[in-house]
Amino acid sequence: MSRFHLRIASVPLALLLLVPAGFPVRFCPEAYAQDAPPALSPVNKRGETKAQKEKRMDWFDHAKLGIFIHWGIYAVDGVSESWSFHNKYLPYEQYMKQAAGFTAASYDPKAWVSLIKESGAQYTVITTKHHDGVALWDTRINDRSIPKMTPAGRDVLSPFVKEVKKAGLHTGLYFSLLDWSNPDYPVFTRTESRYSIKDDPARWDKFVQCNFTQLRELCSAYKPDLMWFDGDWEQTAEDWRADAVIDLLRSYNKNVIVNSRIQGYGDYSTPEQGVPVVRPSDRYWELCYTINDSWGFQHTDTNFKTPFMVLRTFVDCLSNGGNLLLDIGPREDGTIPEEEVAVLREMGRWIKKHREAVYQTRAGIPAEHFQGFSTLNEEGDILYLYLPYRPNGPIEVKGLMNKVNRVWVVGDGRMLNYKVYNKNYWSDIPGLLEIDLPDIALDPSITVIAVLLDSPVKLYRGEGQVITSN
Ligand code: FHN
Repeated sequence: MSRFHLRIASVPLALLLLVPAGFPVRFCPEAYAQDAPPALSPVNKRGETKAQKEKRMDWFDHAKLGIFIHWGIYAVDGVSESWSFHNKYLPYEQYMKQAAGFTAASYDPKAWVSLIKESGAQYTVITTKHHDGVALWDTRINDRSIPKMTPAGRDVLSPFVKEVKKAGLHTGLYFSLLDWSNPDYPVFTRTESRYSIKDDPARWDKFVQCNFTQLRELCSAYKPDLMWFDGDWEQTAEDWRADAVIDLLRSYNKNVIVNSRIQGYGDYSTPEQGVPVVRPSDRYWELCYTINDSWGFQHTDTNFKTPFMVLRTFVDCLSNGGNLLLDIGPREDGTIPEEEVAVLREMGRWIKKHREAVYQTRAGIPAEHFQGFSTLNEEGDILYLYLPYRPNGPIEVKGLMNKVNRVWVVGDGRMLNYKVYNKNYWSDIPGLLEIDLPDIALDPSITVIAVLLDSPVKLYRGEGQVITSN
C-alpha cells in the first residue's frame, strides 16, 4: 500500500462513525486530502506524434486571442496579487483581511462572457487559485475560498465557466502550483520558509495531495480545454509530480492543452509582458499581457495602454504566429475597469472587420521585406500587410518573387492600384512592389492590405548584385 493510502486509512475511525450518514464529511483536509496522487509514473510514455499534437493544438493555433482574468481578494485594496505579502510589502494577515471586502456584488458572468465574445477572443483563462491559495470555487481541501471567507459567500467560478461553455468559447483555468498560504507548502514569503522537502517529504506529500485534489475538483467540474499553470519555478517537475499531473488532466480530457509553466511538461511557451522582439522558436506560443501594468485590479495603476497600442501588440503576435492572452483585472465587486472594456471593444471591432486576416493566418514574411506587420494565409498565396500608421506614399514590398494577381483592402474590399518598379526581364532579382493606399481606405487603427500571389510566396533573400546586362 502506498504511503498515501496508509494516511487515509489512519483517519480515526471514531471520527468517521460519529458523522451521520449523508452528512458531508468535512475534515480540515489539508491534513487529510482525500485523493492521493498516483505515484510518480514512469517517464512520459504518451508518444504523441507531431500530427497528433497539431490536431490537438488546432483550436489554440487558430484562436489568436484569449482573455486572461485575474480576480481575487487582492482587488479589494488593490495590491499586487499574492506578491504583496510574499514580498512583505504588507503583513500576510492584512493581505488576507481583504477577504472581508470581496463582495462580487455586481458580478455578472454572463456580461463578462458577452464582452469576451465581443472582443473576438476564442478562449479565456481565469485564475481559479493564485499563489495566495484562495480558491474561486468551493474547494473541499480547506476554507481558503471565496465561498467560505468572503461576503460574496458563493462559488464564483462555476457560473462563469457555465457561461463560457454556453458561448462556445474554450475554457482555460489558471492554477498556481505553489500556494504560499498552505501550511504544508515550504515557502511562505521571500524571506521565510516553513520547511524543506528533503527534511520532511511526508509534509510535502500532503501538499501535493492538496494540489491533486484541487485539480481533480477543477477537471471533474469544468472539463477545461486548457490548463494554465503558474508558479512552477520553486520546485522541480518531480516534486510537482508533473508527469502524473498531465496524466490526471488527460484522464478527464485527452485533448487538454497545457501551458509551459509546469517544468517542461507543457505544450506551448508563455512569454509574459515583454513582446517578443524576434520570432519565438516554439511552434506554439502565447504572450500574456496586461492593459495597464497590473494583473489584478489596482486603484493606483492608471497606466492603461490605449486600444490602439494593445491592438498593435496583438497584430505583432499574429505576425509572428502567436496568440495574445490579454488580461483584465475586475474590481472586487465584479465590475471591469472601463479602460479595459474599451480595449476589448476596439479589439472586437477590428477583428470583426479584418476576420479573414486573423484566425486563419500564420506567421508572415521577414521584417526586411515590408515596413509593418505581415501574415500569410494557410496556403501561403495571400500576403496580408498590416499598417499601424498613415503612409506618406505608396506601400513598398521588397524581394517578392511572385507575380501579383490582385491587391485589396481587407474589411472594405476596395481594389488597390499597384506597380512593380525596377524589374528587369532578364534578371531574376525581383523589383519593388509599390501599392497605392488612399486615405479613404485607412482603418482608424490598423489598415490591412491583402496581396493575392500567383502561388505560395517566394522571397528573394539576397544582397542584390551587379547588373550583367541591359
Ligand atoms: O506570479 C504570477 C503573476 O502574479 C501573474 O499571475 C503572472 C501572469 O502570467 N504570472 C506569474 C508571474 O509570471
